[in-house]
Amino acid sequence: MKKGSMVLAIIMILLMTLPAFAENQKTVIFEMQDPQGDSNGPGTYTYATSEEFGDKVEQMLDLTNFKVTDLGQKIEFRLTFALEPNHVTPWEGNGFNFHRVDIYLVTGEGKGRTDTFNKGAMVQFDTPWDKVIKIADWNQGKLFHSESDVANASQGISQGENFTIKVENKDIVVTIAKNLIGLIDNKTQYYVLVGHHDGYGPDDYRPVTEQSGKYVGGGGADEEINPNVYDILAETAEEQYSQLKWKEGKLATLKPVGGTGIKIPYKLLIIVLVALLVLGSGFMLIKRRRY
Ligand SMILES: [Ca+2]
Ligand SMILES: [Ca+2]
Repeated sequence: MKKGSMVLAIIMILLMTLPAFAENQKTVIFEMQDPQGDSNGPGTYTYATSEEFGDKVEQMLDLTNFKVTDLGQKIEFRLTFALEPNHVTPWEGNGFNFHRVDIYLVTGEGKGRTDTFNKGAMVQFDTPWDKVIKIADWNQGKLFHSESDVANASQGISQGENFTIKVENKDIVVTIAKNLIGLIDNKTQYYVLVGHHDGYGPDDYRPVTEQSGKYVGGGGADEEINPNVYDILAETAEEQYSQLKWKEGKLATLKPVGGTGIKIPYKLLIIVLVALLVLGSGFMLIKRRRY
């Protein structure tokens, strides 16, 4: 085969395979680190003391990274913690017994609301959210919209083939089909709340009171409405402590993160690169034939 034909054959193969590559490639939509060592809510919280929880709940619930990836047909939400979420699992399940996480999404779809979907985390939101991914062990994860009726148990989308929650090393990984979650892009904003799971607590959050006990956290207040949240996704620990400060009779107000990224058009980038390659090779061939 002549060199020119060889180059053309390679280009043809590239042109045929690249669209499939573009379709299956992973594109990171959003990623943000969270400080390690800040899983103490507004800076004062302590953990429930029952020995069933082990002595590393603080590290287990300490969020260190949050990444949202476009997988083609699905969106992946990956939460990384300072310690494996299944470091201690006294009650079996899928391996994250102690984690009660909510990912509230601001996508601009729907009416939105600034209170929590269900009463439990005891916070409110600065910007209205319109979807929330409830993460809890024992397949209790659900996807709700702000219009969903909390009083109707049949509302929301339950875990299944197109909505999975699993543990991978230090990560809790949520994967949801795009036709369920809708458009998640560089404009999407997020509130990530990490609490301590309690199947008997409000909205499955373990209450934080003034003094910790066997099954309640400490460092909050008995008479007031403090957040039942140990870690939130925020740039610094100080930012988190400031957001989770509550006042008598007034819920703490959280601010969303994300929504400011620049969208990189990967598919367009690949098409331009291939076009440049084709033009460059064509130019080389013409040049060779002339001389
Ligand atoms: Ca953290
Ligand atoms: Ca944090």
